[in-house]
Amino acid sequence: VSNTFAQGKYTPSKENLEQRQKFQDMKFGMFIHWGIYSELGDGEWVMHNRNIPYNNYKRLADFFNPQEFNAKEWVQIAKKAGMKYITITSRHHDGFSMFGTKFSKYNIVDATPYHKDPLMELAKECEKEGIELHFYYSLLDWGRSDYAFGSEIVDGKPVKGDWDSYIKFMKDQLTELITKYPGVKGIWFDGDWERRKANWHYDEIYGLIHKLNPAIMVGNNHHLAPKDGEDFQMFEKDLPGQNHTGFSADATIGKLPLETCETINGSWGFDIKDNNYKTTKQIIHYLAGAAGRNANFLLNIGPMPNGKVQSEFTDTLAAVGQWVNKNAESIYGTRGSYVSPQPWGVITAKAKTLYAHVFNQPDEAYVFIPGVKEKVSKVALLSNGSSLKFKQQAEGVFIYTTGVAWDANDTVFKVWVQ
Ligand code: JFZ
Repeated sequence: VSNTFAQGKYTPSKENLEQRQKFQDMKFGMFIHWGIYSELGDGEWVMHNRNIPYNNYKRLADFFNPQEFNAKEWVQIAKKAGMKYITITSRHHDGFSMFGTKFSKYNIVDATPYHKDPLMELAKECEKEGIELHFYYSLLDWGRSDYAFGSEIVDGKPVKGDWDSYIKFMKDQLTELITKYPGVKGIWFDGDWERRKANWHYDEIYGLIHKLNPAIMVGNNHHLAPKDGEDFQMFEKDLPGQNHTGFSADATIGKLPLETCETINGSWGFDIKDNNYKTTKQIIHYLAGAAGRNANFLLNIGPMPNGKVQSEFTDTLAAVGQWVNKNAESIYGTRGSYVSPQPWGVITAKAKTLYAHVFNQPDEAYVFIPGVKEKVSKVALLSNGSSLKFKQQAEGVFIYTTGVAWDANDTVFKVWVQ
């Protein structure tokens, strides 16, 4: 295999380092899982879970015709929620390309009656509206013969299939995604975990991406510590440092920008029987909880096969947006504070400011922030700017909260430090 793009130890470019800051400033993104699987309303793993043979599954393309898809609507839903970027599935494990590609006929433009490229529409609309676009891209492919799903791996390659051909295919498609679609700022890989022993040629793939556009943020949902060439570290269904899912057992938190993703109900792809909707409050706690742990929050929705987003999602997102708008300065542009998460909530930080996010009204008439090192000059309720009494001791700061207009979702106290 030619190794023209191999870089050895990756040194991020100036553009990339700037992009990392911008990425961290954005804090809140919309994850979108949408594909021909959406038609069956049983999640994006339906082909695998229901043992549908690839050749039968492929028929879903014959009648995938999302006439109601409107990029403007999606971007407005995201904006209204306070989201600053969108990460959308360009190709999931079923191998179906949701974009126009020269390198596989199994794509939305050539294989469906829709004949249009929704990702191009979305890219253009995002650019117009100042929303950043990232592409999810599956490494794992259940259908392609060169990938040979299920094959044994020997010497870093599947015994069956044609690994070199598959790696080349991915490079070709990634080149399309990065060069044809305006404003793409991130590639979100997934599926590494299906073939732990394979040589994925990340040096070449990541090198190619950074060569085509040095700013692009590369991330990979491999649930391991970051690998050379990656620009951010992601956590699936867990905040950094938590491990409820078991996915993050050996994912130590590295030095890269962090992102954590979670579903708005219980599913990634549209699931018609999933009513397990998270509340506005839960989502706000996830967003603030991520920010307090120095991470972005990427909240997933699975649009319906017609291209619409169900009202249960849009209603919650709009309500989340109302809180985010009011409390914007405690989220955007912040970093996690050196004061670690507290039983009552988290602390986000800017240069001369701490923001204490208090998730539930305490029984006591105060909130205590331990370990504040700088001298505090002022404390106010963020929502209306009214000053609050406080007392600073060596152990920390007491904020006196009698009479405070508590926010049922998350009450933010702004703390000025010197
Ligand atoms: C992966 C995908 O399989 C899933 O469909 C979705 O796209 C999500 C965001 O990412 O989820 C995973 C990843 C890893 C494991 C299971 C599900 N794993 O290691 O068992």
